[in-house]
Amino acid sequence: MTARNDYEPLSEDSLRARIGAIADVAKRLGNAPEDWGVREVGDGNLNLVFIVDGADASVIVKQALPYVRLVGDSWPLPLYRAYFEHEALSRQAVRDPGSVPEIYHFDPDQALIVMEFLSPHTILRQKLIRGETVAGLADFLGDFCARTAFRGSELSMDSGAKKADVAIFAGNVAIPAITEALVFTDPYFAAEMNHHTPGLDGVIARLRGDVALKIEAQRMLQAFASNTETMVHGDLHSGSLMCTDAETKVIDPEFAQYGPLGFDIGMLIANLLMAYFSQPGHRDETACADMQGWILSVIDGTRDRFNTEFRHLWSSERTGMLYPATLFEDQGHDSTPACDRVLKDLWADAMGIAGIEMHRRCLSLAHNADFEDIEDPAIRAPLEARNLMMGRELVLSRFDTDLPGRIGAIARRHNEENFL
Ligand code: SR1
Ligand code: MG
Repeated sequence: MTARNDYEPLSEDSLRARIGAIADVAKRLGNAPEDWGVREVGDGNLNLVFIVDGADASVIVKQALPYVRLVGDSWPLPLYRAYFEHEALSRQAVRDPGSVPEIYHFDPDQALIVMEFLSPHTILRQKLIRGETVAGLADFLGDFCARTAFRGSELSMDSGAKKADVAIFAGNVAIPAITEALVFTDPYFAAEMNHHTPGLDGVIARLRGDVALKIEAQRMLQAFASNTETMVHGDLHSGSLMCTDAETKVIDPEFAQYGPLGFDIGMLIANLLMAYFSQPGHRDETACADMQGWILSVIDGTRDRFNTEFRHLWSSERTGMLYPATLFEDQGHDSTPACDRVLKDLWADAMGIAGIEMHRRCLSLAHNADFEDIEDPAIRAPLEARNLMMGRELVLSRFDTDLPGRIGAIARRHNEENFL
């Protein structure tokens, strides 16, 4: 896991030599390295990402930089995150087969992963901004979140194996620290790297003056930092999903850690809600109404599919130490109320995470293109205000058992409001 001193960030030229020396990758690409097309396409916050086009195939080469790309070398970041990304991808491929890109090669010393080039997939966030829909999205997302949550927990895993895995991922310290600060803490005070759209000051003062909200955000941080229920993707937003018009894959799990069962589904729903609230900034009223309706149907569908798949796994794969059949079915007791209770806690966490994620993407360091691409702050601010106020409602109402079923209605209500 510790990188050697010969780490070098790749350039388009040095990549040819580095990747050309990996026999099976070079063979997959086909022609000679000097004839490959090489493009750096990374538009994320942290890493270098190259597309390498050979005569027979294309691959992605992703390399961690020793600092946060978004900020520069004033914010160092350990290269070991590539190791955790590789470990997480391997586990996700087993827990939900076909959901993540295939890995062709991993070089821990160069913090470099060579993987499947997904084509003609594009980032879901861009599709939502462009007003494009994806068939089967909700089912895919519900299945992915339920399967990775359930199969990475002690509802399913052998306890010793799960605890050994928790120990491995406990080494990923620097990356969770980003989430702990940027997601859970910075939105609620004037942190140095924060920025926000002009016009939002009144709404922000309301949020930062809301002690009950800050207590709930800190309770969620406490759970995030200490609850190791399952291996979470850790950054499951619409920029971590690549889609065609009918297929979806999950990428970029370098923020993986053990955390709450509801973390990924909560972050995902938050990002779908941000896509929803930002739509009026991207298209005319009729097209906007259609797209917003579709996004809410994806949220509802994802929630329902998640619950169905989780319950299915509960009845078919509950092989771990938690809620064992010996305590329920073997004694003639239905375990459905136990599953209901687990889901109730899971959704309370998910709704809390969702609200906090909706806050941080408008107030903290790393904003979403959904809102950022709306050039005129006078159009952007009222849309972000709706998003911020709905985030508050989700956090404060997270223990209401009917809240997940009311997401669409709450979003529609906020979409009609002017909070400025
Ligand atoms: C400094 S990293 C900022 C954000 O980018 C990543 O994609 C995560 O979402 C992180 O919070
Ligand atoms: Mg990412």
